[in-house]
Amino acid sequence: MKMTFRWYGETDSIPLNYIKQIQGMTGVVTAVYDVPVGEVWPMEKLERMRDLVHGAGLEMEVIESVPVHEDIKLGKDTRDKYIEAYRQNILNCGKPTRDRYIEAYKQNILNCGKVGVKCICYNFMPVFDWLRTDLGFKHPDGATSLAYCHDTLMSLDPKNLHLPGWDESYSPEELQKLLGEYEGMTHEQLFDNLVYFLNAVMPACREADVNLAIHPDDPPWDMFGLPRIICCEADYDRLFAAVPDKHNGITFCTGSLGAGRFNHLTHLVEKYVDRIYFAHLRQLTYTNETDFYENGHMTHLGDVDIYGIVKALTKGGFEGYVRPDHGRNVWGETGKPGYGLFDRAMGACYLGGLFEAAEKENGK
Ligand code: DNO
Repeated sequence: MKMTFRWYGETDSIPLNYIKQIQGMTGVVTAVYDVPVGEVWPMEKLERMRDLVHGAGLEMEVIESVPVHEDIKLGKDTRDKYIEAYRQNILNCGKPTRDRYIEAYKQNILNCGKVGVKCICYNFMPVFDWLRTDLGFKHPDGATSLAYCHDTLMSLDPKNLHLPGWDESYSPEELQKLLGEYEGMTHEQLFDNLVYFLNAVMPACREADVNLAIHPDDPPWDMFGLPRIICCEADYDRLFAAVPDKHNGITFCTGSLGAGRFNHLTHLVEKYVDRIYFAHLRQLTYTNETDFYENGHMTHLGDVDIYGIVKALTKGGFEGYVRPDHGRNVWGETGKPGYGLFDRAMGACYLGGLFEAAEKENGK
């Protein structure tokens, strides 16, 4: 297991050296944030980021995320162009190919193709990524966290959505157009488009030795009539039956899957541990059948059996990356809700302790 920490690049208020000071931290999980979805990330940007991260004594082996263009999810004619850019991003992030070495040598480019990414996280949710209705849910001790209320969300107009935490990358007109394009799309069609995408990018994953790790839908049910297809055990069964390549894997997000009361998380770990390349470990406390607030990472603070999940991962021989997901905001810290320094650092230490104990119990 390698403990990592999400870092939002040079504009993140948390400096890399603070991340390095967290006990047991091996690397950051990051992305290029200023290139539009569907384009190739310039090599210089990737290399600059890698140099900064390595300069701080950390690794950069996980990218979260290379986002998937909506035309790919929609299965439009234009998708192949965006898939080609995605393939190129995989190759640029991963191991260098012989051709790229030769090209770099000819052009006298140093460091070309040594970015060294091993895992790329992505999701296949139409239009909206994760959804929350409150970024400042107040705990009795003064901490705040993210929360979700289904009725509140459903009372909003998806065409004019201004959700806390959601980056407003679409104008209301664009959103309306996009939602229109999805009208009538079935789960099967969306799934076929995922399979088409995966089959097209798997060769690049093999060549670059990069694992793709799909993030589950958050929360794991359809939203505003839009299909969601990575929500539960049956969805994973179908995914791996369709694309058995080992580079097709999972980001196991306990918060996203755990919001679905129908998911048995330790069972999912036991079943898919060979496919789990990245784990987002986060705690939820349920308030009714659909709603929840996020909490500190410790097992007794919520309804997700973090201890059981760590034990199952360890027993299954998990050797992937872990990051403490969404913490609370504590000690007066302001900043990106869910992504402050303090509580995620405490979470990393708690999780590191659980892994240490579980690994020792397993004779490691
Ligand atoms: C939220 C994150 C998600 C995740 C993407 C992966 O905090 O877990 O935004 O990064 O869904 O593509």
